[in-house]
Amino acid sequence: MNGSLPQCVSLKGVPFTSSIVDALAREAGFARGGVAALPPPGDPESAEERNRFEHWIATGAAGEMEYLKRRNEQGELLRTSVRTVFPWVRSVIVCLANYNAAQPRSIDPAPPSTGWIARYAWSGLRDDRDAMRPSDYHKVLLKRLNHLDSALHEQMGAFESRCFVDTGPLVERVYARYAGLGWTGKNTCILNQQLGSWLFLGVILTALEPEELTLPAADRCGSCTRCIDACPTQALTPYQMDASRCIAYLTIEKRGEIPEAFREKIGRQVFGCDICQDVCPWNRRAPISNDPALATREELVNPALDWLASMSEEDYAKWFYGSPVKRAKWEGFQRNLAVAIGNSKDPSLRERLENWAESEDQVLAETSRWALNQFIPKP
Ligand code: B12
Ligand code: SF4
Ligand code: SF4
Repeated sequence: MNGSLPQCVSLKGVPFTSSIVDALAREAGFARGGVAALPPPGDPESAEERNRFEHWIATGAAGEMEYLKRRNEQGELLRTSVRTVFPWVRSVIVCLANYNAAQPRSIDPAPPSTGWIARYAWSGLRDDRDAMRPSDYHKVLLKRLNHLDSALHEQMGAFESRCFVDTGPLVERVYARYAGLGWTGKNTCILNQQLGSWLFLGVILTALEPEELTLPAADRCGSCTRCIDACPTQALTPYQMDASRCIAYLTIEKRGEIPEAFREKIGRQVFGCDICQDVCPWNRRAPISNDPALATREELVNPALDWLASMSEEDYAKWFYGSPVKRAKWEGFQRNLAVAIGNSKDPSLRERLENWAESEDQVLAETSRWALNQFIPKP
């Protein structure tokens, strides 16, 4: 928006409060909305939070996700403070969209030789001809954020603002917590007491100062450690994740070979991982989403490995056009399938691996040879 505007408090005299934002967010199609104020009191950019992120990067937990490590000329990590990049920001509006589906959990018994695509990537919407096509939460949420942003401008007058879903230089979950929308679970996800954690976050950075302070949501994990105990790769220590060990990172973000030590532990996960949320007791009674833009594409629930492996590059592009699954890229998708097929030990899929083992794609060839080895009984 207008870069020269000063910071302001609601120009038209309408109070800028969490309850107004929540009402407008719901009108825009979100499940909830709230506001985190900065700077203090209740500062999401306190030294504690900034240090947490600095430390996380310093330990190498971000793996090869270079975009998380970007620094400015002064050497400051961009994501430790949203004001490093946007000095005018006085508050962050956070909105939640529910993507929970009635479908099974990744930890439930499943037909043999099926893989798992993470729930957040099942989403689709019906087109004019009533056919289901992929939808991408980035686009869905961004449209709603823009709508909310316009509604706020109508009510409050001119102020500076920017909308982001995922791509902004900030750790969205920190602001969600300070906006009172949920607590950071031991699995590092934002958990809302009523909605659970199957939530997408979208943010609007604004130059508006909230007129009241929202308290961060209280931690309701208690003595539970189910997510930590269930994580196959031991990626979680309470409230911290070593993303370089996380199956979501390994199957979505990691390019090239997946380190051998993790391949068996990946099990049947082909894209992303839901295990630490599937075991969470707060998700047991989480309401099912009726969001038409985030409806479930049934074919992606427990998909047959054989079907996925039979896809050509064109099929992949067609089935996942506009879907988060495209993030893995074709090479990554095939590599992940080779791992999942190796773990399935399904003899009917062996031939596929034998072909892939001869592939010009060296990562696919090496992963397929590893996968073929999984068929050999271990002493
Ligand atoms: C990089 C990234 C990943 C990485 C790293 C994840 C991670 N835990 O950091 C990988 C690829 C592994 C990943 C996986 C997933 N992701 Co992701 N990811 C992101 C992204 C782009 C940046 C996150 C980041 O900066 N992480 C760095 C670490 C250090 O941050 P953090 O764990 O959130 O911890 C900070 C705070 O929570 C706080 N904090 C942590 N513990 C505590 C404890 C206390 C007491 C306090 C006060 C504060 C505090 O301090 C930390 C540092 O500042 C965000 C979008 C964004 N721009 O923020 C989406 C995001 C976090 N991902 C999201 C989703 C949906 C997923 C998956 C479910 C997808 C899937 N099924 O495969 C999984 C979930 C795995 C999990 N258990 O978190 C959603 C999360 C929604 C939610 N309910 O929390 C986000 C917000 C995207 C969105 N716009 O909706 N993701
Ligand atoms: S998403 Fe999967 S691998 Fe990552 S921390 Fe959760 S259970 Fe572990
Ligand atoms: S499984 Fe237990 S510890 Fe983990 S996030 Fe859920 S309530 Fe918290």
